[in-house]
Amino acid sequence: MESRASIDLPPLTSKGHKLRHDWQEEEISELFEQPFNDLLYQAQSIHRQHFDPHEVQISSLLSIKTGRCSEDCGYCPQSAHHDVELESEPLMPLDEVVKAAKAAKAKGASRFCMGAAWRSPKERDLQPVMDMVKAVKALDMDTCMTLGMLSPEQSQQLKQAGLDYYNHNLDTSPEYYSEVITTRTYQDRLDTLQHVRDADIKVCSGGILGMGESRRDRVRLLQQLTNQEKHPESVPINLLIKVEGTPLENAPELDPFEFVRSIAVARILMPHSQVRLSAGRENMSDEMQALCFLAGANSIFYGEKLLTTTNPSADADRQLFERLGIRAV
Ligand code: SAM
Ligand code: DTB
Ligand code: SF4
Repeated sequence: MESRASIDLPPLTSKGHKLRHDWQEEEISELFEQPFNDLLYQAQSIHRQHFDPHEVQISSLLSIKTGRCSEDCGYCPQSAHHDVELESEPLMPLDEVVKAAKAAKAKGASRFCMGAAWRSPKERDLQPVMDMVKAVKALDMDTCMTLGMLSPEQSQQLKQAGLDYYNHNLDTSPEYYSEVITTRTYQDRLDTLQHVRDADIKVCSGGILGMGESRRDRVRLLQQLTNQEKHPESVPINLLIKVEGTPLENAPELDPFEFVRSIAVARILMPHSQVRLSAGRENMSDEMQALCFLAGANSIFYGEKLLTTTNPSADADRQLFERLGIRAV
């Protein structure tokens, strides 16, 4: 790795400068290969052109339907294909969802994300989830759902209910994908993202790192995300939570600096997007999380639980934010 005495300032991407959707693999690899400090400097400079560097958006998650999923995603504790100790739960009644959303709001969350362990919602599921969107919106919170694959019609229905964001991750590179999931294709995922876009719902799409993928796979994942016709408004970057009983329970450890580099590259490629430091924070030191914020992460999942696994306590996060001079928004 060559070190440079002085580095070029990053190109301006704010008004008057076009956002790029034509990144080549080699260009993204070159971003990754820079000396760490140059990469972080570049990412933080771009971050400051578009965001208040002291603000981090916080979202809370709720699993509205848990476990017994027909898909075989190798990382996921909710897949019926894996032997994981997990209580499955049918679709949650509306009043429980509202109660959870109120509690999240009282703790300061601005966005409420509801996730279901489905390949895709069935016809009978649509009305109850639309009612959930309406009820959470009535609390004056941003709504997000992640329900698996959506048809164009389902996307339109959710839009009509008032859904703000739809989360659907690409998860990894097109090349590594079939090592992790066999029950649906990469193209299925891209199609759902297109249906969500066409329905004018904001797109939340990212991936998982630390699944044994190579640097090239991380480059290719980020390339897929940034070269969509519009950048996803929200880009969750998860660090694999290795759940016992899943095929990836023994995945090799990812170098924490490689994770931070990936956040920085995501920030450079998608300057206006919220980059979310998502699952896996319990296995990160405070220092690593601080580096992720320096690299341009500006959103987290907040609250003790993700979908089925644990997350740092709200207290621990409040303390971390205080130590770093970060405001939750
Ligand atoms: N069933 C829907 C789907 O897959 O689209 C929505 C829920 S699914 C659990 C949402 C996302 O959670 C997955 O796409 C994956 O990125 C993430 N995820 C699941 N298990 C994870 C794990 N063990 N570690 C990190 N991220 C995980
Ligand atoms: C995302 O990218 N990460 C969240 C959210 N979108 C839905 C889910 C993380 C799940 C971690 C494993 C679990 O708790 O089951
Ligand atoms: Fe099912 Fe989603 Fe888990 Fe895959 S990630 S097994 S689709 S809940």
